[in-house]
Amino acid sequence: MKQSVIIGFLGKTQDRFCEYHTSKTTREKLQMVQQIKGFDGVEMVCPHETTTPEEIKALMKEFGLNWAAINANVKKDPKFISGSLSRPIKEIRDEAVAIIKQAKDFAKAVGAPHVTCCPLSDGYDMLFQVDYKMAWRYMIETVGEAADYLPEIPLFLEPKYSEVRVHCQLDSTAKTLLLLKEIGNKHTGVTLDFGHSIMSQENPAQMLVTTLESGFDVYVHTNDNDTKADWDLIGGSRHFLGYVELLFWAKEYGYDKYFTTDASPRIFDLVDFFERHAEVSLGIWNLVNNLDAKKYRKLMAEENYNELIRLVTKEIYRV
Ligand SMILES: [Mn+2]
Repeated sequence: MKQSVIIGFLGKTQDRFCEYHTSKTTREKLQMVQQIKGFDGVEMVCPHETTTPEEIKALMKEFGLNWAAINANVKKDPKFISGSLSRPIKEIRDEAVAIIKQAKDFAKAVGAPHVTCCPLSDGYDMLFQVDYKMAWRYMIETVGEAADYLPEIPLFLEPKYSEVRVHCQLDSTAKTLLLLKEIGNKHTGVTLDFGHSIMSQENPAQMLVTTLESGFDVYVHTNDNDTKADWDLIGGSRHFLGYVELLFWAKEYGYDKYFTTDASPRIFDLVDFFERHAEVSLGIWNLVNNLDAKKYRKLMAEENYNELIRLVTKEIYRV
């Protein structure tokens, strides 16, 4: 199991009320990844954490780290706070597409496998705010253009039900799949964030399977929450069996990308928090690898629900 981290969470984070931890340079964040037992991969935000490809490549080499993904941020800049890829203003949409293209150029230059983008500011807060017809058409157009550029660096889109908009444009894995089907570019995929998926009342394992069976790729972000908000907790801390099931099916499909931690330490010590996340994730991965998947799938085919729950109790919960 390859585990990585979105390095933004190693610096200062904030919510509406508090600030947590302290600001760090990209170098300091990478140095910290090296100290966390269980991580050797990095997801880095472009353009906010990147400098020149040469500089970043040298840092990655210095700390012996590998690339999970480059994250194209199309929400942070003040001009994007009310949306980017689906906005009615063409110049804003063009600038958002340019950032994704820039992230793809950067990924290619440093040897990162793909770009992921979570367009959180696209959507609406009140009803009668957005022209749904035009917003959807713009989304197809802008994501389509970004996907077409440098196809050797695939583009992954990350859905989320809400935050920062009350209702995000890509509010579920299903909506994202629909967008990718409309665009019809095979060099695309879904960034399946465990916490986002359960916030959308989905089952992450089922959405991993559905996306792959629809012919699109999947990249996994790991964390947990209470399904009401995106709390970015340690994996398995609230939805243990759902995490086990996601890793079960990821293994069935031969998932070989990084499992990237999209979790926020907040009140926890930074290194301890990520080590506990890495530890439970690896523990579940090892557990899943010791399960007889053929036996489970045979029982599913036979609709033997009683034996399945008995196995879950005995082999997964171990009680
Ligand atoms: Mn995520």
